[in-house]
Amino acid sequence: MAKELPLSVDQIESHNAARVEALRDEYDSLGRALGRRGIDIDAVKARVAGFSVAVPSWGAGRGGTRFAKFPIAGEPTTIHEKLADCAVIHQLSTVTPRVSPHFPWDKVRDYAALREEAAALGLGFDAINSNTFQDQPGQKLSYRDGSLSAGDAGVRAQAVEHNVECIEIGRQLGASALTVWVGDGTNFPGQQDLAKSLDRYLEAAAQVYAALPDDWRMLLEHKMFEPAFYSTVISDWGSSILAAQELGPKAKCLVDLGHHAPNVNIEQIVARLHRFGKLGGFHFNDSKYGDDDLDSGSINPHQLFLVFNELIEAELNPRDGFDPAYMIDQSHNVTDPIESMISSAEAIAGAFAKASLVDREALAAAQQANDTMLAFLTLRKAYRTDVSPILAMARMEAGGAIDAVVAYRDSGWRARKAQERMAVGLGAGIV
Ligand SMILES: [Mn+2]
Repeated sequence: MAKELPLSVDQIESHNAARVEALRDEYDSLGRALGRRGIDIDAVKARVAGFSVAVPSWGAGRGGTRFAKFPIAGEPTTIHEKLADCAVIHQLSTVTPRVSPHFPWDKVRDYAALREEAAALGLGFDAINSNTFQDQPGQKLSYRDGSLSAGDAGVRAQAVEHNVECIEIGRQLGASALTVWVGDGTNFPGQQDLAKSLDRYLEAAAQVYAALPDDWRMLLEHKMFEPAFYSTVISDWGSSILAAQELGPKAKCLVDLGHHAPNVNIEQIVARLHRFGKLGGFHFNDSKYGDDDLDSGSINPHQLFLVFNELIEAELNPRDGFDPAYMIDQSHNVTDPIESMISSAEAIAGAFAKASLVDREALAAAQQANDTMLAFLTLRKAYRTDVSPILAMARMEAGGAIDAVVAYRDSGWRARKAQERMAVGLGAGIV
């Protein structure tokens, strides 16, 4: 199929031509420094070139605060426009070849045509996200009091039916995972029976599980609070792994970085889930307090590195297989979403690259010898390395831009879209 990439290849090439000499100089210098540590920079670059993270279709639109949404001109309103923006992100960053769609927001009549449209833009589809946390126009029953865990059997059946429909749509799009996050929970002690609501969830989730094709995975996403603020049905990794174990081998846990209590040791959760073969996926974002909205690596890049350190340990020691679905999941309230996702994808790939530099033998030896400081410094050495020349070189060689945000701004994409696209309504907040 002929590719119809959104940005001018000539423009990207001239952007790179003006920067390549400086990049080569920095890359060669880093290559010499890494060589003295016994690391082949080209091998690291090849690993980075093989790394990818999906972007969420909804992330292409401007997010809102809890109270309001302030759209920008040229924002996408349809899945077709969102795909075009995601294609811009991938063309420049070269690490985001898949889009994770969300239903019913991204519903269309012809999914085979949508799959072709994405392929022409150089994109495939990642995990399908169902939505039973809000009501849709014309929906028969309300999710106000819960969805898969609702007390009302009719509501539960409706939520199951929606998830099964998402699987069917996903088959047509070439996806192989369903991410299930429910907003079910309570705001008052006594509002619901904490044990029975989990029973109802498990029974309904088993019906969704039964509809999974053989090669599919069901990713259970836990979240400690919001929209419910007293209890959440799948509140933490403990509830998540218990549910996944009860559902069966195709059910895995998805860790969203922002869905834990402040200061929780998320890298240890990663190690635990992997130990029991239940690490299925990751949603990347960052947070300062209790949110799941800020850009990946913008607040706590060290945590992102430590998470990737565990992910690489997991990759090197696969137990029940290791093939996690990586996705960005954040809300862009004050930036152009394309710029945020380009910058976040680079932060995520950078954390992966740094974690790839860890001297695993030295680390294991220091751990065995109980040499705490040496073990710590082994991690620190990798973390301190500026890997940006490796990322930029991998990007350029894959047809992307050396400085992707600058190239995006120079392309005039958003201004052009502001002329072509329908204006977004003011609308409510969140997402
Ligand atoms: Mn998430």
